Amino acid sequence: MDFAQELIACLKGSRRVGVLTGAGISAESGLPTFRGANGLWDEKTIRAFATPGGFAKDPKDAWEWYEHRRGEAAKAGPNPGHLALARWEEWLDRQSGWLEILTQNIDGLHQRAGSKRVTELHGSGWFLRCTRCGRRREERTHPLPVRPPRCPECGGLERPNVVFFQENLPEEALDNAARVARECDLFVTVGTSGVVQPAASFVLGASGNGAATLEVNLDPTPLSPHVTWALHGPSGKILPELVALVSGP
Ligand code: BV8
Ligand code: ZN
Repeated sequence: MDFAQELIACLKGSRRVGVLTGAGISAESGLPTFRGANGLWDEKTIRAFATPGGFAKDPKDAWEWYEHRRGEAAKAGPNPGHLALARWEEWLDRQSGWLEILTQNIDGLHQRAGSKRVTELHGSGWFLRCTRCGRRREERTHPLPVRPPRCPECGGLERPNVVFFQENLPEEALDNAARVARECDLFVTVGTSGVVQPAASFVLGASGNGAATLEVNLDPTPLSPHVTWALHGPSGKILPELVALVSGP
């Protein structure tokens, strides 16, 4: 069998699928990615907004950046890439299999596309957490009426319930990711530059456990040499084509 036939046979035969997604899967929904051309991240941004020290130093400024991103995400909708993963999950459920998404994104677009099994490795832009009492609350209003937001319980400063650099990922998220990497028979990475740890390591964990691995990304990444197949192009085009091969158009 050639490359394409082997990939198609693997896609059709897989019943336990893990998917790691990054900012690239939401690019075709109009949300900017972090690295690359008009990337969101530059060193200043990371240090200023997405680290505990940066946030503590200037919570107002950090909130302006997160509010801008929440606003963009509120206007965005799931694209054909998100919808294809939701369809694949439904089809696998009917085959008594499963598909679980481990997303680095905080935009909530997988859930809006209908995906049920989603682990938000880096938290969610739609939840706030009090820096004083730790209370978490869902907050989808945009723009926030009070910025920076204050805890309704204790009046403490609230932060986005996301994982900043130098912060550990939530225990439950790490446990889910380890289980998916251990139990899947196919692990797909979509729209991630594969530079942020520990998220990028799950695909190597999966292949270490004998799973086949597939990268769907616009450009080659440090993960490309380590996966079984690497398809380079827009996920909004590639994923619907792959899922149509598996579950029919
Ligand atoms: C941790 C917050 C233990 C939410 C994010 C030195 C000091 C301290 C730490 C470290 C260090 N060295 C390494 C580390 C660990 C660090 C890390 O990985 N750093 C990297 C940058 C070197 N990791 C951490 O700190 C993690 N915690 O390790 O804890 C610890 C404890 C104490 C001290 C040290 C360690 C926490 C990581 C989480 C950070 N928070 N986000 C938010 O604001 O969003 S990470 C941020 O990057 C986002 O979550 C984002 O999703 C993530 C990864 O980026 P990508 O999603 O991959 O996006 P990117 O733009 O990079 O790539 C997009 C890709 O899509 C591109 O390849 C592009 O080609 C492609 N694409 C574009 N369009 C399309 C497309 N593909 C398909 N179709 C398209 N249309
Ligand atoms: Zn509080």
